[in-house]
Amino acid sequence: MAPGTPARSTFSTGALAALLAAVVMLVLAALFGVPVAPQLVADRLTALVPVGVFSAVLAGLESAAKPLVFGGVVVGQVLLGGLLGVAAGRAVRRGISPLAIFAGLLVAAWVVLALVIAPAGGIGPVGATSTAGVGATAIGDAVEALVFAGVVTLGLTSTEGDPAVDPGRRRLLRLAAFGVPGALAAAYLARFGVSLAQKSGVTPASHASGQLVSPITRTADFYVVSKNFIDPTVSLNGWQLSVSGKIDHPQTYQYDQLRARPSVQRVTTLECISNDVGGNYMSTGQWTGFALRDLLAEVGLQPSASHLVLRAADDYSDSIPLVAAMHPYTMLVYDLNGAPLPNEHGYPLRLIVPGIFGMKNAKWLKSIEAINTDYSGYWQQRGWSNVATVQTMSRIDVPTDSGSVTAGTAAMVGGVAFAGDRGISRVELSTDGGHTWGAADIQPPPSSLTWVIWTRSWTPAKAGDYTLVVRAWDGKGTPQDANDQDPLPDGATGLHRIGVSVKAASA
Ligand SMILES: Nc1nc2c(c(=O)[nH]1)N[C@H]1C(S)=C(S)[C@@H](COP(=O)(O)O)O[C@H]1N2
Ligand SMILES: [Mo]
Repeated sequence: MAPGTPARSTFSTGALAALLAAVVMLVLAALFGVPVAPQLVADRLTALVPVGVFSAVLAGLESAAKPLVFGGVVVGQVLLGGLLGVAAGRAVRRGISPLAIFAGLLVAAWVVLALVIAPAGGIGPVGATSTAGVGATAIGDAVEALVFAGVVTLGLTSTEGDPAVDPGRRRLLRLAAFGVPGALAAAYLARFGVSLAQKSGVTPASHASGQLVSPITRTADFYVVSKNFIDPTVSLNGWQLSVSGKIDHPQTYQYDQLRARPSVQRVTTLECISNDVGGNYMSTGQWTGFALRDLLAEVGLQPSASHLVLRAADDYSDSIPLVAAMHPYTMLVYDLNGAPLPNEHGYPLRLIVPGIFGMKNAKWLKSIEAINTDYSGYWQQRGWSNVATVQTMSRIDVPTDSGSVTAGTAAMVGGVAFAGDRGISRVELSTDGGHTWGAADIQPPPSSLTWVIWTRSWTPAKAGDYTLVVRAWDGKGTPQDANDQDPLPDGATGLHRIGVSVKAASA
């Protein structure tokens, strides 16, 4: 490097190296399940920031939150890389050998990844408690550190050159050598961000606007929520379910063994605890698997066991109390709607636990441990309810908010209502903002664990603006909580209301 090389160029060299390392990291994560540093940083941030602040921001951003957090953390990584580049530039100027600089950067980057970010992200030093394992984490981090240190060292030393070469030309050469991979890396990361926003992010259920939902949601339309930037891809080879803790006979089960057990099918509705009033983060599926309590009977639960900890391949964990585990309808499932679980829904095995919000329905399940205390899972550590009982909800799907109907003509109003395993006993609709109410018809639900579809015919007499409101009662006769509450921490409450304009019938 020429003695006068400005800090600007050493910074951009470090930033570029960090960008390339980020791409390498995503590739390693997709191929070998190596932990993703931005994910670990994001996990740490969400656990640190006061939940109120965090959820206020996230609620406003909805499903854009994940790609934005990812982008933010990558930008942070690039800035850090830039600073390390500046430091390395100083070392070059002080005459330290490129080899020493390379070694220093390699060690520094590895230490940051393996000994700072990994434990901060909750997977222990070098991913000791990660399902990816110490070996994969150590090697993955080493490869990433190698790319970073290599690119910085090359970048700083290659700028050294024949002083006879015209500086403009040198700049051009450097741009070609480093700008092109940098631009490719940036494009790759941007594309990753976009695909994160489109699919592997957080997706509400899709259903045709202004229509009733179908009782069972098509798999392609099913809502998806996961904490991950990159979901795990579990290969059956090497996968097993382990059952341990306060039990008499610790066991591991292969996928085929689980599929060979007598199976049951149940239709249940799943709802995310962060679903807003009127929201679409809920779907109904037909699940195939077997009762968890049958498996527990086999391994011999000890009397002291009070909770089960569920751990997954994405280092997600949660717990359920024994009463929920022993519920006859709590299942370990491997099929959704008659086909093996799609990856985003937890292939090869997940938990389905009736009456409790989605977060406790662990996907990509790897182990079950019986313990004798309570246990705070991933979302509980971030302020969400541990009991997580589904709130009674109801939603208007037809007509749409700000839709219109015609005066003097019967219009069908309808939607869904859900109260977990308590079922729905009654739904009422108001077409005057909640002053008067009329009972809706309830279609027989697919099962006692699902939403119901309700409808009511409405013939508005006069043109004008109307507010429609819906409310439901659960199977125990308890009315839906009408107080408006945000989803955090216990799930949203409040009544869904929409505005409808009634047009005069044209003559
Ligand atoms: N392993 C794992 N399981 C998980 C999650 C996760 O991030 N990792 N997210 C939970 C949340 S918050 C919800 S709402 C449901 C969503 O299930 P679905 O994507 O199949 O609809 O999965 C739950 N199980
Ligand atoms: Mo959720």
